[in-house]
Amino acid sequence: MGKVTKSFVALLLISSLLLAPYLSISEATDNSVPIVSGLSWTFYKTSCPKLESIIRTQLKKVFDNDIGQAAGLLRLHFHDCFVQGCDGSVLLDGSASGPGEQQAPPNLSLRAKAFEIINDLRNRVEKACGRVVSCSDIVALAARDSVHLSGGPDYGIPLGRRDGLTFATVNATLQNLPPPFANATTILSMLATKNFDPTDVVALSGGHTIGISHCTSFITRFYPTQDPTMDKTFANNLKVICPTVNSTNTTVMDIRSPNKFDNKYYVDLMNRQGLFTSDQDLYTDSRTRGIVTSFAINETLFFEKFVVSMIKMGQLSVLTGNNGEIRANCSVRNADNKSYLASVVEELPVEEAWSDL
Ligand code: HEM
Ligand SMILES: *[C@@H]1O[C@H](CO)[C@@H](O)[C@H](O)[C@H]1NC(C)=O
Ligand SMILES: *[C@@H]1O[C@H](CO)[C@@H](O)[C@H](O)[C@H]1NC(C)=O
Ligand SMILES: *[C@@H]1O[C@H](CO)[C@@H](O)[C@H](O)[C@H]1NC(C)=O
Ligand SMILES: *[C@@H]1O[C@H](CO)[C@@H](O)[C@H](O)[C@H]1NC(C)=O
Ligand SMILES: *[C@@H]1O[C@H](CO)[C@@H](O)[C@H](O)[C@H]1NC(C)=O
Ligand SMILES: *[C@@H]1O[C@H](CO)[C@@H](O)[C@H](O)[C@H]1NC(C)=O
Ligand SMILES: *[C@@H]1O[C@H](CO)[C@@H](O)[C@H](O)[C@H]1NC(C)=O
Ligand SMILES: CC(=O)N[C@H]1CO[C@H](CO)[C@@H](O)[C@@H]1O
Repeated sequence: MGKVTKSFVALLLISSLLLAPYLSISEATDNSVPIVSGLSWTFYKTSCPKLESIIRTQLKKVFDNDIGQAAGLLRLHFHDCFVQGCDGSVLLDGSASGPGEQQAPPNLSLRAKAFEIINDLRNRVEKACGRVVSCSDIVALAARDSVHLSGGPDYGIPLGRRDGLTFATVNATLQNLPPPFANATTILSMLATKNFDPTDVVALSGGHTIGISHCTSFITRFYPTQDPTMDKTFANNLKVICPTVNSTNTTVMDIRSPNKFDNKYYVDLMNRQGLFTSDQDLYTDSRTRGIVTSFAINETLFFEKFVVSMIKMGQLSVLTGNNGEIRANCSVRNADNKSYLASVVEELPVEEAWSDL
């Protein structure tokens, strides 16, 4: 069977699996989150039954070596979903936040290594199952495992996303990713356009319980003048790490437990040790303050709300069914892949491929 024939078989398999969401409700892990039509809790159950164990086993190895990569992968999924939906566009060379576009105005500082990890996972999954799993699903699963393997909750996520055919433009990126110097009003209204309520906003911001930030993301909070909502000792310590406005240093985002996915981020906020304005203002603003406190005193509650909001985020404007594609390389659209195109030309006509099914 040629490559094209194989891909049509895969397509057919996927199309038939689209009926799955209506049959598999009983396997749903979290019934409180509505599932977008076309996604399913058991999407790859027959086409790639080992998918989740391949990803988790490999990520365990990656994180044993460097737990910091968990933060990079979690953020990658957030950026993917917020900019034109969870379609893997963030992975494309040439996307505004992807590694190909070094001159993009906001250097969004996604970790180069996160892109490599995703491509490596994709290759492992293809070896086991063929080209049936989308890059956007791999990103979503990697983010889920990043949370869990750092100490956070484990949870199921609906699968069946397809990879997008369009690049994320600089404009779309700027308009959809809130800046760290935004206040709670701005964050709440930006996220409301994606149907997130204040509880979602506070829960999702809890992603900052792991990972690092560059000085440039928060430096305006103490140069030229000190933000009065920032604890003085905390500010003085940050000034040592970021001695000038141009410092390229980084620092951890949750000083209490920087590598552990827990509720300490909210304890930081209550102690005025949030790193970004967008973090600290969640405690200043009366609309979100109570939610911050409730998460700071009850980690189970935070985990519960975080899972709901992540499943919601993971379904933003997803492509399903015959839309988009399953990329052969997460960094490149199939149409831009010369060797892939050459193989298509060699194996035409397409009708023949269909007829031997
Ligand atoms: C609510 C609005 C948000 C803003 C304004 C924001 C902003 C930022 C900024 C500026 C950084 C540091 C970039 C750098 O300087 O290197 C960062 C890092 C990070 N963000 Fe967010 N973010 C937001 C929401 C989220 C969400 C929803 C998640 C995931 C659920 C998330 C997860 C992360 C993680 C894990 C890192 C650390 C990445 C690493 O260590 O490589 N963020 N964020
Ligand atoms: C990008 O946004 C700016 C203003 O926000 C606008 O002037 C410009 O025309 C936009 N560019 C494209 C290609 O949409
Ligand atoms: C929040 O930021 C926006 C935009 O910068 C500003 O117009 C607004 O006054 C700010 N709101 C508060 C309560 O600080
Ligand atoms: C980076 O931070 C260290 C302290 O952590 C400081 O000694 C050094 O001057 C900083 N370097 C730059 C370029 O800001
Ligand atoms: C920071 O960089 C800007 C230009 O990039 C430069 O004009 C300025 O002098 C620098 N400031 C410091 C304190 O190094
Ligand atoms: C913490 O939250 C969980 C989940 O909502 C709830 O079941 C539990 O009763 C809460 N614990 C306390 C001490 O309030
Ligand atoms: C995927 O595409 C990138 C960018 O074109 C290329 O550097 C890389 O070698 C490709 N990976 C594979 C496995 O072909
Ligand atoms: C091109 O597609 C083929 C599959 O047809 C894949 O093996 C290869 O890694 C892809 N290369 C690039 C650069 O995308
Ligand atoms: C100037 C700058 O900060 N460049 C960074 C932009 O992001 C890429 C990807 O993480 C880094 O490799 C660059 O150093």
